[in-house]
Amino acid sequence: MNKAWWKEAVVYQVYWRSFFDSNGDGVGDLDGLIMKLDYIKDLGVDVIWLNPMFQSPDKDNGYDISDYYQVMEKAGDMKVVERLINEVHQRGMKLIMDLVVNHTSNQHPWFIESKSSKDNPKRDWYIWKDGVDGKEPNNWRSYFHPTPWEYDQTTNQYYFHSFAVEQPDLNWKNPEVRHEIYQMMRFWLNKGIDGFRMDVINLLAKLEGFPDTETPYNLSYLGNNPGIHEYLQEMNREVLSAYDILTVGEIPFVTPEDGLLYVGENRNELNTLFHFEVADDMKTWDMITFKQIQKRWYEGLNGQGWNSQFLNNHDHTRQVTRYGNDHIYRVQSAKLLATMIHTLPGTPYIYQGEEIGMTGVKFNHIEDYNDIAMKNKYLEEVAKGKDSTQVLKDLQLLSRDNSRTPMQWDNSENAGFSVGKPWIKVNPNYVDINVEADLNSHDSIFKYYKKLIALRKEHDVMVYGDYEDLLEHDDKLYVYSRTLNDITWIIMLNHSDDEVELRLNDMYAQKENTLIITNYADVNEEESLVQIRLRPHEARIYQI
Ligand code: TEU
Repeated sequence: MNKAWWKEAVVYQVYWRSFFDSNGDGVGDLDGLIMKLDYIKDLGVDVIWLNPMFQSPDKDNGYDISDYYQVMEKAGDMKVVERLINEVHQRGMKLIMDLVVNHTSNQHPWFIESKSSKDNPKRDWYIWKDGVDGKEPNNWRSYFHPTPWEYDQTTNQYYFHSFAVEQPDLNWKNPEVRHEIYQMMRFWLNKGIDGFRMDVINLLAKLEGFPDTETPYNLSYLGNNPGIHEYLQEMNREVLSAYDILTVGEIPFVTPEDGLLYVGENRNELNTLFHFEVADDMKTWDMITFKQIQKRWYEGLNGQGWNSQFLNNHDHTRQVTRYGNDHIYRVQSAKLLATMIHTLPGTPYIYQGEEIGMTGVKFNHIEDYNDIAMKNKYLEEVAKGKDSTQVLKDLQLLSRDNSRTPMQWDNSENAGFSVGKPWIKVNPNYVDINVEADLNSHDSIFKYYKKLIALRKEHDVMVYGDYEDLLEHDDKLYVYSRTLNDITWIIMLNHSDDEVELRLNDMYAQKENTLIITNYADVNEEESLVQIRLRPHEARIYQI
């Protein structure tokens, strides 16, 4: 396996509007991020991924961009971005930004022109179609609406939007569009950023002819269509190949076989990807499914392409709430999940607040939610006549706002996030769960992350080791090995609320086993590895 800095790196995701507010307007900002860079640096991470901070009407929290060359006022301005890049680099870290080029805002001048008339030179920069029998051109759905087609009176045609009405999809077939985007990418790379997280990058190519589908609810027809690899190879040739950067594609609906087409080392497309098999197939924790997903992806990419590991981000409920135990065993569970993500094959991602075990929220009123996906879904279901209290309840667990509440810094008002009124409510548990409390605790989650990240720097086996699942059929214990040359690590995770006995075969009984890290304080280091009792949510790594 070829070595690369981005394989060895740990990435920390900053959702800046909820990170730290420097000017008291209730919204986090880039100056606030700069003020907290030493905190991030202390964790030991290598790369920061910054969610979109470009000019935007902010209908989808920055994923609807109206000017790729300007900075959203809420976030700061170009000078602050330049300072941010510089301050990150001074601390020996790198910065990657979101690249959102499947769609723009409907307020982008390109779309305003495109919409103005059928013969406008930019008409073809977006996707316009005639209706069929006075209705939408086909029966597809969009992520956020019952249809991806929005009727526009000016020209009596519909435009296509994979997400919100305010996010029209660009027409990547048009070479002028591609040229403009590549130029914009060079602009940011030349400013000194170190790569891109590419928003729904596999959606760029649309299915030829937009045919009706028999399964409108399965949105997979939106992605991985013919033409996508030509676009990405062109992007690589025109832009990416000239820089030593990290590119990570957000790629829903992808199998390992198709994944290799995006990240295969001989493909000249992207470095790595996020797939969504865990998020899409596991509403809550499901050990057997998780093991199968890990195995398939390991075997599919092994030696040929690189994966990423994450369990949450700004779209997905905080991991300790969704996949762990956020009440009795919150601390152990948060550390167990971290142990797992940092020892599975691929580059690990940490989503802000995860390192202190922040949890999801349940707001009692729909008005307290901000997420456009959740609000639209709520309205859609209520319009069908469903009981609104029940609809709210059903949507709570997966609401994207679960992970968007402000970072909990201390137990002062608004969790120390802002002196103003936060744009979204703070999780009331900030009084107990916050950075200050965690750092002062004998059982600090932050310090455990720090140790894990430091281990990755010292031990190549964590990055490049072969992976083997030693207990494929157990639904509580996850036990696997990573092996590099003559070094083998055994990772033991008891992902359950019970004490469970683990029996491994005799080859693990040697005396020289070294305990590398554990999330329980009182482990008997002399214990034989052949027969171990693992306590609830206990995690251990041994070198044998
Ligand atoms: O998210 C796209 C998206 O919704 C999926 O990747 C989803 O997470 C996956 O299919 C699993 O179900 C990106 C951004 O992260 C999100 O915040 C934006 O709203 C969206 O694109 C539109 O730009």
